[in-house]
Amino acid sequence: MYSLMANCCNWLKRWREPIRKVTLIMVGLDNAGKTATVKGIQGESPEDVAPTVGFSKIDLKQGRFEVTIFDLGGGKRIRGIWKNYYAESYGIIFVVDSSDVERMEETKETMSELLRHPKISGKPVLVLANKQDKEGALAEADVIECLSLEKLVNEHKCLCQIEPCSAIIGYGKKIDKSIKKGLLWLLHIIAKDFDALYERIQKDTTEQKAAEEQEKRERAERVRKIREESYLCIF
Ligand code: G3D
Ligand code: MG
Repeated sequence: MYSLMANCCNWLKRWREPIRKVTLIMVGLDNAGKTATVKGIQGESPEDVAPTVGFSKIDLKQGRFEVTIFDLGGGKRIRGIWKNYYAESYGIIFVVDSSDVERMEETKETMSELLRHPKISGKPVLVLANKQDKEGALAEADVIECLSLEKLVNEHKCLCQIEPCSAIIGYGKKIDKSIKKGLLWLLHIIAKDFDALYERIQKDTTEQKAAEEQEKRERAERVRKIREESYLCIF
C-alpha cells in the first residue's frame, strides 16, 4: 500500500514538472559513430550512414523533455563550426571510436579544446565509448586513461559519465541500453541544475547574437568601403 502511494506521489510530481526544451550537441572525431548513434536514438537503422556534411538535427521527446540534438560533423576542417552551437547547448555527448587506438591522442586534444571553451566548461558531458563490438576496442578504463578523462573533467568542472556501447547493435526500443542509460543520466543532471543552466544559456546566446550582429555590421562596412574605393578608382 505504502509503495503504491509512493509511486502515485512520484507520478504526480513528474506530471507537474514543466516541459523543458533542451539542446544537446553530439561531437567527436569523424567516423566515431555520432550519426549512427543519433539515428539509433531516433529509431532509424544506424546502418548505411553517410559522412555528415556540416550538421544534422534531430528532435525527440523524452519524459518531460523536448530534446534537440545537433549531430555536428567531426572532420578536422569542419570542427570549427562546433563553437557556433556551444552557447545554446545544455550538455554534450562526446562519441569516441574505442577501436581506433591510433586516433586517441587526437580525440584527447579535441576533447580538451572543447571542455576548455568558456561556453562549455561546467556543463555535463556524456562520453560514449562506442564500437565496443569491434575486436581490440579499448575497455572503459582504458578509454578513461587514454583521454586523461578524470583530469580533464575535474579541471573544467564538468560532471561526466562514460558509457561503453555499440551504436550499431540496435535502434529505437532495441538501442544499446548503455546509450539510453547515458542519455537519461545527462537529462537527469540537466534537470537538477536546470535553472542555472537556463540562465547561463540565455546570457550566452544573447551575447553570441550581439557578437554576430556586430560582425555582420563590420562586414557590411568593409564591403561598402571596398565599393566606394573601387568607384573612386574608376572616376
Ligand atoms: P560519424 O558520424 O561520427 O562520422 P558514423 O560516424 O556514424 O558516420 O559512423 C562511421 C562508421 O562507423 C560507419 O561505417 C558506421 O556504420 C560505423 N559504426 C558506427 N558505430 C559503430 C559501432 O558501434 N560498431 C561498429 N562496428 N561500427 C560502427 P561505414 O562503413 O558506413 O563507414
Ligand atoms: Mg556523421
